[in-house]
Amino acid sequence: MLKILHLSDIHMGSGFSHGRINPITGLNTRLEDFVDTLSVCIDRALADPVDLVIFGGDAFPDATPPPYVQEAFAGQFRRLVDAEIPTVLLVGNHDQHSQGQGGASLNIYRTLGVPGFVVGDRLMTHHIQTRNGKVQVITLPWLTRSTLMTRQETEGLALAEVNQLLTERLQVVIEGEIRRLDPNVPTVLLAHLMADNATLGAERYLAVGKGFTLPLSLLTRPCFDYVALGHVHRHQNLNKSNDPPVIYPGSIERVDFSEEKEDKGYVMIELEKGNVHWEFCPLPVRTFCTIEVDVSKADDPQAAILKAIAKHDIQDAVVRLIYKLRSEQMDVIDSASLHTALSPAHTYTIQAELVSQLARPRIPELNASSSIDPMEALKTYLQNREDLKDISASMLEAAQQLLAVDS
Ligand SMILES: [Mn+2]
Repeated sequence: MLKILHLSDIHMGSGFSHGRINPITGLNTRLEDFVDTLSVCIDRALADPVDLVIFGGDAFPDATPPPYVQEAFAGQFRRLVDAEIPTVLLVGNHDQHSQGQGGASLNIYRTLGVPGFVVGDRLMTHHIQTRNGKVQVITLPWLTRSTLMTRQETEGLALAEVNQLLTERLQVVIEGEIRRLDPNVPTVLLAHLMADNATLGAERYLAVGKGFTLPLSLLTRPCFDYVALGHVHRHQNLNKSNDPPVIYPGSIERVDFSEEKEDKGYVMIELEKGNVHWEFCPLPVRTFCTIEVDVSKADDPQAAILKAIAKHDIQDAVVRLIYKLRSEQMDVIDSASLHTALSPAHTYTIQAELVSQLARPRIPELNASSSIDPMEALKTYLQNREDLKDISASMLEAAQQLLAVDS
């Protein structure tokens, strides 16, 4: 049995706006948080000890982190070198430099010849000898349209078509790697990408936003014992059948408020050929807390805000207070006492939003939860707008034409 620790999306050096300067160290407290959390992962790798550590990409917010951030990262991974634990560092989109190839911030480990360290900045298979046997790790770094295609090939193509072309190319290249695998050695695919659950089909490409989305079927190959992903910050297993597991461990720390409700952690894997067991291990990370309160109808808005704050445990948390009020209520807000109430937080922001008295109440028939035909919606809307009476007929006609073109 091989023991592997899989972590991803460290993003060390990001989220400084949620921290403050530690007067003792002179460092941003969020950098210290990220280093502490990473050190918990490395502690676990050393304590078990694991046979291999795989990192799914996005080490820093960009490819050129300041030296003290780079050093904080290296200081933790260095402990794996000392313990002679082989480590694979995959290049994510944030690690790629706009100039030149590959991951500038991670390539230094290869350039220095750090013992046992492998940098995955291209699609290839690494044959790694661990204390408990061999393992094959296929690295698939973040792909851009220039990775597998020339500019001439993609010129004039819609993004969906580029995505399809890239998927087809990638399939061929992965096939080539698969054919050269030793079928008796446990195999891990380590990839930084956006995967989806849909089967291969053109409709899928319409949902593509920025960057590429790759079909899950590309990853769920029986020759892979475990598919280790990076990129998505929320932990999840994409493959319901778990054969093989297709795992995003998620980020190790909350990068911003969008991750407020997510558990953060890493994944421990026990692996032998044809048999895998994995477990998500939560990390003790700093709490983020949004306090949102509408006091526009409150008789005592100040008391209502303080009451909302008191409902939350904000000790040492990163807090944002958002309160909505009417403009004439502004004078009765005592901001000094709000600051006092929020002072147990690690850091906090206060955002006041004015509720406009002029805003038209929504048309009740058109609430977001009811699914309604676009033409019906427009008709309902026009029936509620006396001022548009004269042009409502031509608006409906125009809408009809637009919908006909669309379908
Ligand atoms: Mn990423």
